[in-house]
Amino acid sequence: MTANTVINAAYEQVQKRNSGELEFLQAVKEVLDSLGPVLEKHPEYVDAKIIDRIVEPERQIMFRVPWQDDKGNVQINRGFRFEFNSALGPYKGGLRFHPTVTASILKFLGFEQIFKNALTTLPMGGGKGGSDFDPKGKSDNEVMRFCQSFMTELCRHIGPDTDVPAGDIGVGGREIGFMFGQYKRLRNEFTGVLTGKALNWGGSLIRTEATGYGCVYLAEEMLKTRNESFEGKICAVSGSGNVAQYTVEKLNQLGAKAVSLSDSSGSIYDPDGIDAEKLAFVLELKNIRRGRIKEYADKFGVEYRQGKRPWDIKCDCAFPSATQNEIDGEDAKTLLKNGCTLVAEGANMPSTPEAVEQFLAQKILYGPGKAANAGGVATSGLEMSQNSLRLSWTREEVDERLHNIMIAVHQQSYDAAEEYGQPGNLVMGANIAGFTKVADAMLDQGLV
Ligand code: NDP
Ligand code: 2IT
Repeated sequence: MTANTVINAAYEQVQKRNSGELEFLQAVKEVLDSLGPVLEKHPEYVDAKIIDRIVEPERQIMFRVPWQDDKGNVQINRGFRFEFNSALGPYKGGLRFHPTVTASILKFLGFEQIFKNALTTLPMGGGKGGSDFDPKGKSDNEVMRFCQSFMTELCRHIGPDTDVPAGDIGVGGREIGFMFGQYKRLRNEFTGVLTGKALNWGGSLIRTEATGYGCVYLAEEMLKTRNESFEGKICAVSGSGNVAQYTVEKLNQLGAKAVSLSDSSGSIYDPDGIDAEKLAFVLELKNIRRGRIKEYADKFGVEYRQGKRPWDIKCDCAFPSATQNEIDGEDAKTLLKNGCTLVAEGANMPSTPEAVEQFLAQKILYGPGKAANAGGVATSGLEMSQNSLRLSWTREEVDERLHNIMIAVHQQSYDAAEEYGQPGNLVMGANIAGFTKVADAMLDQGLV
């Protein structure tokens, strides 16, 4: 059988088994499309059915999450954890709380997490979980009751050497705190079972900043391959949550100018740049008051674009940092037409296949999420190391490790792309470099 026959047969089976799960199918197709040359070179992967095994989660957990709102009404949400692959280490990946969460969304995220985590060079398997619970508009007490109920079931499936969840959309320091407290109470263990913890009870410095900083570090490596730097570059950023906030901070530090932010209601365009003072306002607005990005436009007298994403804003670089499929084929065309030459994905799978195709065809610098946003989970890995050592490293030490990891993520992806005859194609490079590490470990560990 040729490599392509193997891949097509595997993909057909995935379609059959996961019918209608569009995001999961999209993520699987993108990875499988990169692997033809790898299977040609490694018939042992074909013989051991690595492809058929890697697309099937090792374990899928779905559960009911009952909780009571402030009025005393009973609410029911659905909880999930997809434990995808443990060849390289304990399952590792975030929890997403958002009304759009479905099995398909979490499976796409869990699947991508396998390869992303492999690229970090740290010993972590891949997983993802979450709930269709919407923290927006809920009181702190409601969020706490939900988190406690969610963890009451999840706690029997996770552990510091088994599965270590963290944050994602809708799960930040507040939610991690409530879940950690409930885990500790139920299990009677103070242990590194979650990452993204607060600094005074086991968290790591720089974890909060890590995804945004890491994305900019990776983009800096991409620019270096063309002898360019961030100095004076105009950058469009989407989202206004954790990843977007620290992307803007690092861009400012490196001399670039970030001119946009967004949320699910619309975007702001600030041609003068989101400087440190304005960013401090965003952090307070989003992390404490939990308000809408429109308030930025009101406060600083800039344009608010109701219901619009930032991709029609003229920019040199784009940093999608909100959610999946937020850059479609039309958006990509507009970005390219306006002279955008770099896209680095802070979010997971923010570009549709039609958008990716255009970025690759135009040979712009394109850093796919698996590589570009690996800094978050990498620093979670560093938090796990510190928890095991019962020590805390300094801000400088963690930042330097993060920076070096992002350099390594870029190098591995760049080298793999070159080795397999697609120089500069970091989609293929990241998929191949991540996949081969996991595949080799799976071979070593036998048929499991
Ligand atoms: P946050 O919850 O902190 O922020 C999410 C931001 O994206 C908000 O501005 C939110 O707007 C916007 N957003 C969410 N869903 C949608 C949607 N369906 N349509 C439009 N806008 C939306 O999450 P993070 O910053 O942590 O995550 C952002 C992205 O980065 C996600 O793709 C996540 O998977 C990815 N990521 C996160 C990592 C981390 O460490 N946190 C690590 C690696 C990747 P609103 O408030 O209106 O919902
Ligand atoms: O998508 C991701 O990599 C994350 N949300 C971070 C996962 C983690 O375990 O830190």
